[in-house]
Parts: sequence; structure tokens; C-alpha cells
Amino acid sequence: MKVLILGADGYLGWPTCMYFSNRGHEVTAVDNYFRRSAATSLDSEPLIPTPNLLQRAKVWEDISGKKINVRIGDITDYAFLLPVFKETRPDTVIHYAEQPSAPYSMISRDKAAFTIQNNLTGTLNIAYAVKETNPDCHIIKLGTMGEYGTPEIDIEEGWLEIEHKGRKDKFLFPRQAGSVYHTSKIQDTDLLWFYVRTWGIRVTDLMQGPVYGLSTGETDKDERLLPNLHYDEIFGTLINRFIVQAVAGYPLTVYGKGGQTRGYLNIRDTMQCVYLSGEQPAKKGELRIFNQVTETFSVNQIAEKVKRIGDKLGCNVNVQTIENPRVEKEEHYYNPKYTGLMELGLKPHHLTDEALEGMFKVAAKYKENINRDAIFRGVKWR
Ligand code: USQ
Repeated sequence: MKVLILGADGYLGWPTCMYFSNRGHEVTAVDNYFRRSAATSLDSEPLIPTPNLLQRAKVWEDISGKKINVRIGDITDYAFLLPVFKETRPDTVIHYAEQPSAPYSMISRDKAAFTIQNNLTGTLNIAYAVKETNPDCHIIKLGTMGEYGTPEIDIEEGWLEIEHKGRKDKFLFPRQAGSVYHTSKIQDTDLLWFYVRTWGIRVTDLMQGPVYGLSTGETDKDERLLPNLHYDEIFGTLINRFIVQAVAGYPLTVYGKGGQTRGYLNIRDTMQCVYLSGEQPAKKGELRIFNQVTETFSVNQIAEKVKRIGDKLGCNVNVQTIENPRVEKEEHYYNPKYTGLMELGLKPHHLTDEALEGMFKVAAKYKENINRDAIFRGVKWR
């Protein structure tokens, strides 16, 4: 396959580039370094310093003998994106190039506006570039479980059949997001659904939960190939944050009652899910949706696991309940269905003690880089 990976410098983008490259596919990696520059402006650098995308591609080529082509540019600029499509002629485009943080989108009006503009214009440009260059190209977009919110009913995989006054139809599962970022993801699902109906393009939307971990096989080959691990309030996700907090001797920041339940995913399984979706594409005129999680936990359950492993490793972990800066249900029903990707062949890696211990080991190695001020800043939802 010729694969175009947008947002290739990110936590998931870079490991995905190596995953496809390692399996013999021709990869072009695109990024505008938004996250790098936003992290620098917010003094929220990743735990492990990461070479830039061109340098990483060079390290990868030296180690694997395989070439990843790199283009630095902004996909919201159609004059940049269209030539990339014309020159690389992808069979598959993987779209990670979004502002990915809920807290970032809640910092200010300007950051909310940037999130909507960036995420929607980028998605729109991809749909147009596919139509103009190769309408058969499969778009794989990273969606989020957060689009569904936390409804009182089971969460189906993307669609819901509704019977109303004796008639039936299938609709997108009701969405009710908890941040401007998550709302922008609902909007870009809607945009792609419109173009699937109108132009007959093929799209897979992967509704992913918070991801954890660093190790994918390829990332283990050299520490310069590790993904950018964020533990700060803006760009860090829960499990990665808690591990770094435990290593730093910073009490684990449980927001509110800690009953917030989400579906989690090992970074190894993100790789598998995206790869399996690429190998077995959506049909023409199909918006295929999978819930990309492998197990569900509450914040309290994650805190308990991280404390248990941290204490075993001598970190003496404390757990702290702090006033929830977000507006979200702290105790709720949560029962998502997630069998579609397993039917495609996903073999899940669960949140085992060994997986946590491996992450502790890496975090401990870079303990001196931890910026305690970045851990909690208290971006408030209202
Ligand atoms: N939380 C805490 N303490 C913390 C950080 C978070 O209790 O120190 C809570 C949050 O309030 C939330 C849960 O943990 O209830 C998950 O938070 P998170 O920061 O790990 O995840 P979230 O902001 O929802 O966003 C992340 C990714 C995003 C992805 C999403 C999947 O940044 O790109 O879309 O996970 S999901 O959560 O399923 O929507």
C-alpha cells in the first residue's frame, strides 16, 4: 500500500509510520509541528526529548533500511495538501492531524476557535483531495469515544437502529460530547458522513478511548524512536499521567469522585487496529465505524492499579482527590460495544501489571525531565 499519514509527528502518528513501513508499505509522513510548538508555548514538553520528524525518519532508515518520506506542512492549507496527494497517490490516508486535547480546547475562545477551524478544515481538505486525485482512496480517521459522551444506554459501534411510529431506520449513534475538542470530532464525523453519502468515498472512523504506553515493537529498537510521552494536564492522557506522577512523587490527581469510566487502549493495539482497518478497507460509499477500546476502567480503578504497582516498585504513591476542573458525570453507566475490530483480527494487549511495570521503568529513567508545574494547571470547563 501507499500510505499517507497525516499528523505523523504525534504520539500515535510516528509509531504508525514505523509500523506500516516495517511491514513493507510505502509511507509518506506529514506534520506541521503544531503539537511541538503548542507544548513549547505552554511549557509542557514531553517526558522524553524526541528528534524532529526528519531526524526520526533518518534514524529509522539507518536502523531498518526502510525509507519514510517526510513533508512538513499544514493540511488546512489546501495548496500544500493537494500536491502531496498528487505526488504520492495514496491508497490509504490515515488522519491524525487534529488538535487532540480536550483541555487545550477549553483554555480560551481563541483555542476553541483554532480547534474547530483546524480539525474541520483539515478533514474537509482530505475529503476534497481524495475526490480530486483518487476517489477510491480509503480514509481512516481517528475519532474518539468521547463523541458519544456517557449515555444511560449501551453504546453501539457508531450506528443505532431506531423504530419510530412503526417505521425503522439506522442513524449515527447519538452524540453528546464533553469538550469543544470532542465536539469538533463529532462535526468531522458528520462531514465525512456527508461526503460518503454524496460522493461515495470510503471512510473508516475509529472511535478511540484514551491510549497508554510507549512500546510498539518498532519504538523499542532505539530510544530516539520512542513516541512523545506527554504527562502534562493539556496533552497527557490519564494512565501516562498517573505513571509519571507516581514516579515524581506527585499525588495522583483524581478529578472529583473518580467514577468517570472510559474505554482504554494499549498503544500496541492502536497500531493493530489502524493496520487491520487499512488491510481490510471500508467499501465504496461506506462510513464504517469501530469502537477502538479493549477494556473499561474508572479513574479510581486506574489510580488503585498505579498505586499498587508503584508501591511495589518503591515509589510510595499517594492518591489525591481534587475538585474536578471539567464538567462531566463522575458516576455513570458505561457499556460500550467493541467487537468489530476483534472480528477483523485484533488481539488485545491488556493493562496488566507487567505493562504498567514496563511504563514505570521508562518513566523512572527520565525522572529528571519531569516538570512538576506542568502536571496540574486547572484548566476549568466553566
Ligand atoms: N482525569 C482525572 N485526572 C487527571 C486527568 C484526567 O481524573 O489527572 C479524568 C478526566 O476527567 C476524564 C478521564 O480521566 O474523566 C479521562 O481523561 P483523559 O485526559 O485521559 O482523556 P480525554 O481528555 O477524554 O482525552 C483523551 C485524548 C483524546 C481522546 C480521548 C478519548 O486526549 O485525544 O479522544 O482521550 S475519550 O476519553 O474516550 O474521549
